[in-house]
Amino acid sequence: MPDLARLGEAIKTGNRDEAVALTQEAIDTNVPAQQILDAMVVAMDDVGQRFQRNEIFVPEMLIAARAMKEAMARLEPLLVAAGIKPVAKAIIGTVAGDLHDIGKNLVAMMWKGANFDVVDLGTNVQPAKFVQAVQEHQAQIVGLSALLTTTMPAIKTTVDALKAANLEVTKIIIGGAPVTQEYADQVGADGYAPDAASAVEIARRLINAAA
Ligand code: B1M
Repeated sequence: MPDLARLGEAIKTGNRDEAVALTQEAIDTNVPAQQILDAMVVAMDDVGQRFQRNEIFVPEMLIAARAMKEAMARLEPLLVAAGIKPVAKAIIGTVAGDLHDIGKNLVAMMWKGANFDVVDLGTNVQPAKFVQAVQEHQAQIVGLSALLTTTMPAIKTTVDALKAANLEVTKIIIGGAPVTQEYADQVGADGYAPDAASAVEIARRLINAAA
């Protein structure tokens, strides 16, 4: 019997090879894809919570997310075949003028770890590109990241562009070192996350509230 608890541990400790091998073992012994996925998501949630409590830091979180990503690649064809859909479609990017992407990448990884289908638009993303991507992918969540005080106004411009395009069904989450809840309220974003783990909690809350 494959050990899903060990798979969870392999993800938490960022042991890529073991995570992939245990995932493959579970697949080969016909463990339902949903059960394997649940074990992975629970493990990533734990990683997020330990990050929030400052028990682990960015490097540990990155290696855990990478282990999850590789294990997920094995599982993905089965999830598709079983008709198991991602819990949400999300668009993410760093706003216009801003080239910082480490925090944004962490948020994208944590969202993937929570079984969101994530389209990453990269850095220096113009408002029109966010609007186009949200429309094209019919995303429920759009995430805007900014690391510079000089690019924070691009968050507002992007929020305004999303609202002008009547995309109210898409919930907007913003974050980045200089961003605050107060700023989120001021620009009319639906949520603010101080870190990547909170970005999962807030996205889940907004999706559930809209359902
Ligand atoms: Co830049 N930089 N940088 N930089 N850089 C800062 C941000 C700065 C604070 C350094 C400083 O002066 N002390 C400063 C900003 C000052 C300010 O605006 N108040 C600064 C500056 C000034 C600049 C340049 C202007 C420097 C210059 O050229 N004169 C320039 C701007 C370039 C541009 O963007 N147009 C610049 C360039 C760069 C590099 C390219 C060299 C590099 C970026 C590489 C890359 O990202 N690929 C870089 C780096 C690495 C930094 C520091 C050192 C580290 C940023 C980082 O990655 N942190 C940074 C100083 C610092 O923070 N110590 C600095 C780690 C990351 C995990 O944290 O991104 O905050 P963070 O993400 C967190 C949360 O904020 C949150 O979750 C993440 C994980 O918990 N979060 C979200 C982030 N996005 C989120 C989105 C969400 C939710 C949460 O929802 C969607």
